Amino acid sequence: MTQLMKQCDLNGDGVLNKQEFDKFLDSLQDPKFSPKEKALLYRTADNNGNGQINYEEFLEFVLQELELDKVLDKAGQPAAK
Ligand SMILES: [Ca+2]
Ligand SMILES: [Ca+2]
Repeated sequence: MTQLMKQCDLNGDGVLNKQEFDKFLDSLQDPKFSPKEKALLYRTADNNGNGQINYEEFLEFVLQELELDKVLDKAGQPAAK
């Protein structure tokens, strides 16, 4: 999961901004989420509302909102069992 976060954190500052989070969402499914859906998911993931997704928020979002196995498959990692 840390690996997945690092893959998504394109500029390496340890948090995901909207742009990075959008790219992550785009990698999850085809057809892609609409901009409206992505904005909603970003707000959902940003628990403390500071406009960035930190590791804890990212982890919680992935675990709660998405199917973990699917995410990990897409990231080319074996699903954590
Ligand atoms: Ca970043
Ligand atoms: Ca946040």
